[in-house]
Amino acid sequence: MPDLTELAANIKQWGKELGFSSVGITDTQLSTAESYLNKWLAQNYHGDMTYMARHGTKRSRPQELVPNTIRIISVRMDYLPADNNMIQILRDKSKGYIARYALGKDYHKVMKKRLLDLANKINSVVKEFNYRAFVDSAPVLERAIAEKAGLGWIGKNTMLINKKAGSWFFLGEIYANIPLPVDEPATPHCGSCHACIDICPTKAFVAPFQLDARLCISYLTIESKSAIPVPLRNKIGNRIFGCDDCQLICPWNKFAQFTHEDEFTPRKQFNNADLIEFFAWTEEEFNRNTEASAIRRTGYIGWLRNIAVALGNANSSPEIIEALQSKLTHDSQLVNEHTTWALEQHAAKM
Ligand code: B12
Ligand code: SF4
Repeated sequence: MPDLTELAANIKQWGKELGFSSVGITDTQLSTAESYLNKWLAQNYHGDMTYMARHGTKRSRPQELVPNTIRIISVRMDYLPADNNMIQILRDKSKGYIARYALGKDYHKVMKKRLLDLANKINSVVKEFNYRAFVDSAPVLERAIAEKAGLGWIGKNTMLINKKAGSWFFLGEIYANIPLPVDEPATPHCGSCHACIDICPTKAFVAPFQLDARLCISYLTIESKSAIPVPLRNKIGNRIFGCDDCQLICPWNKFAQFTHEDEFTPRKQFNNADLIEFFAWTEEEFNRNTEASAIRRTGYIGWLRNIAVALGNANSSPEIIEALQSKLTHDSQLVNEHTTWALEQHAAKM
């Protein structure tokens, strides 16, 4: 076994060379986070995300997921594209706003490959190295782990926030069986600020650090396969996939670092497109345009459902009415119902 302090320093250096923005190391003790997670689940804040409740204590006790894990290497990767038109798109009701994390290649694919490269490097110097790498791909409490590993603190908006980089980054981990030296946990710096709680369009924060996912636009437009509750539809505005408002408002994001990853460059078909254009995609076009993209997750029906809501919130025009009418006979009852609702919004404005 090599000198472990030197190995930890090398792991951090290799991680940076592989494109990670920072790397930290922690142990597997997550009992405080476990109690928060259990309370969150008991309140049903996870809604239909049954996978959040399915694995018992495996999510908060790493050894139950991967036996012999004693350390976790936690990484983050910035994803904010440099050429940003976020506010402009959010304000233009004829456009569809897509959360910034989903504009380029699916981060699961990009980061998993790099984590495996990092693991292989470690394996080349420690033959008895056993590991598993994750990017939101198993029951893992990613933010709690990253906080303990010193990558940032969990803010009132529940995002992991880094003093020098804000919160526009993804997380990933390697569960490891080597007794590496651990890093100091990050300290909290939200202070008395509550801008994220106030700005949330659907008032999804029931208290600081506690998100009722059933109210979050990210959940409603990505994870939920059901109808979007009617009282929330107007509040969604033109957000057709995810939401970034609680990050956009966070003062720490003035320190956000732009991504260096070409793979996160926004695809031209997602950035700045009109709602009408998105709504006209056939299923085949949707599948082609979302190849290796996180947007696939909502599915074609979810995509049309979300755009119907945004079209209902747009300023009336003959083109919008026509586009909506064209989907009234769609095979999906979910799409029909949201389209009917959208047309009713325009009828009410006349
Ligand atoms: C489920 C999930 C969601 C759900 C629920 C989100 C949530 N806040 O729980 C939905 C679909 C809404 C969602 C939305 C988004 N998500 Co998401 N999501 C996850 C997932 C799979 C699990 C999160 C989880 O464990 N939730 C359970 C709750 C209990 O945990 P928590 O939110 O971390 O809460 C902690 C604290 O709030 C604290 N806590 C709870 N109660 C209390 C009470 C007190 C008093 C205190 C002090 C603390 C405290 O303890 C909790 C545990 O540590 C993770 C990936 C993973 N495997 O971890 C990605 C992940 C968290 N998501 C991510 C992203 C990018 C997003 C979005 C920005 C996407 C978008 N633009 O639409 C939004 C942000 C919304 C938000 N403010 O969270 C990133 C976050 C990166 C970062 N910098 O933090 C992750 C880590 C994925 C990744 N690999 O990068 N997500
Ligand atoms: S992502 Fe949007 S809807 Fe969800 S909690 Fe943040 S501001 Fe609210």
